[in-house]
Amino acid sequence: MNLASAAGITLEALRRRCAGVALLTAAEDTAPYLSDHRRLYHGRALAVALPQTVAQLAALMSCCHELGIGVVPQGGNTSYCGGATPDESGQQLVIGLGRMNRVRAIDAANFSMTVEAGCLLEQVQRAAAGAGCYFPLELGSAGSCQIGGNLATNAGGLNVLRFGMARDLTLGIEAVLPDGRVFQRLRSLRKDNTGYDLKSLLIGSEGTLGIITAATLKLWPQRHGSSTAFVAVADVGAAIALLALLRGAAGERLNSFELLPRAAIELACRYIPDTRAPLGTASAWYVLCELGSFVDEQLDELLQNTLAQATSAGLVQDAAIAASEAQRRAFWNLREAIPEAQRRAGPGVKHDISVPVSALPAFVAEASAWVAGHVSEGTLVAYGHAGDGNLHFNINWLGGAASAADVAAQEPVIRRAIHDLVAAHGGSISAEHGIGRLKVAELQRYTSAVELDMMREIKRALDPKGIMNPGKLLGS
Ligand code: FAD
Ligand code: 2HG
Ligand code: ZN
Repeated sequence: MNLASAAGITLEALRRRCAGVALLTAAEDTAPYLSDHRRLYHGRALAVALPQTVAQLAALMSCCHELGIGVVPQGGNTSYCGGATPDESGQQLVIGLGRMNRVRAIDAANFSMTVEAGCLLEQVQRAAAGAGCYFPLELGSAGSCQIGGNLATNAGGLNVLRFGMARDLTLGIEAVLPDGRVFQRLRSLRKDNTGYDLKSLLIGSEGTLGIITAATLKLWPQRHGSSTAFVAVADVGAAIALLALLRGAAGERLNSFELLPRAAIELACRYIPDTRAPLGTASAWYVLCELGSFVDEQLDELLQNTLAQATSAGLVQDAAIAASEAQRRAFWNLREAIPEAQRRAGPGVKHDISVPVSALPAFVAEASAWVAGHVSEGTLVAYGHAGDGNLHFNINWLGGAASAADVAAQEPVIRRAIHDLVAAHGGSISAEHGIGRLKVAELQRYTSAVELDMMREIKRALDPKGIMNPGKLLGS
């Protein structure tokens, strides 16, 4: 039997056994699901399935398990490592979660909410605000990524310093396992020491262990106020000293601490309309930091005093505190515009790395020197969540300095050098974006044999037929 008729028989079986699940097969319908948002990965698929209920998804998975069909869960398709794109075989089933998008419950007194995986992050934030609460996960992609995808990648973002990663924000998970069984652990408990923490295993598993269908999330009271500053600093060492000063003075109120090089500001201002540099002072590095509080406090005064102290200590060259919500928004828009500006500016290589915060200055110095010595046409645009020790150590080839193919040819050597330096500083080669397809070999290289064994054993135990997102994370 040829592949086309085998696929036809498989699809017929899925249609018969999974009533109610929309199955897209027409090229114009499936196209948006077959490549990633950066158009770096392209695949083919047997079909795209769009279940609407947990029961439908469970029936679908049970059928896929029986027939040995590889499945690729897909949320908002905003991730960076190709994890949501099927392979080239045309034999895998993409399962889109977008139709499972109900807010199931909000318990304001318990500061928790239960939402389905297909809710957009922005929808979750709005629903929390509507109940007088605050959900602190914040990413530039909030309007298009889904909470299921956020949990599957254990997303980080702009508020990790104060509130933690997606895993830290989660009380309970519901998921369909590879054989169609439903893992139901939507408890909204802060304390629950009953055996292995299975929800934490599913969070960050990038669709390789099961499909997350719902989550119970932690909420906070609505924030009372914030104070946001854009600060010019001489170098990374000064930024890290400023971080320590701010943590000492503001404690838990320090929500965000982003490090931005001048190159990133220039790219954003050049490629993204309505963005402009907040400070006249030209500096090599800038910090965007924000204090937030749940009670009525003089945050501007606290930030101003701390920045004055930092200026006296020679750490700060210039600073502006947002005088209005519009100005605050403008600071953040500038920051959030950087990934899109990089995309428009030309081909690039991305590294989503973390090192201990104390090691950032040395890492940046060494890695920048390597780039300067080995990547002659590339412009370093290293920015990100310095308060968490996480930088997007990206390099762009601007204004036609190299073709995408030339950059792709150089990428393995560059990546190896940067990641070896990360490892030498005790860091991680994936701080927040995950492994997907992009970093399968990197995970093997920088992870101990014992850890890899444990991961493979967990994978085999939960997915013995290897149908969950084949080829991703642990590879084949
Ligand atoms: P997808 O891209 O659809 O999928 C990601 C992975 O999760 C895939 O492996 C997929 O198979 C799996 N998956 C998706 N849904 C499910 C599910 N329900 N069950 C099981 N597996 C599933 N990321 C950060 O961490 N921090 C940032 O600051 C940040 N900023 C960004 C800014 C921009 C402008 C963009 C475009 C992206 C940014 N990202 C950031 C990356 C991305 O938005 C996150 O990784 C996000 O969590 C992915 O969610 P998604 O719904 O798009 O998932
Ligand atoms: C961010 O922090 C995202 O803006 C994207 O994680 C980073 O594009 C990148 O490299
Ligand atoms: Zn980031």
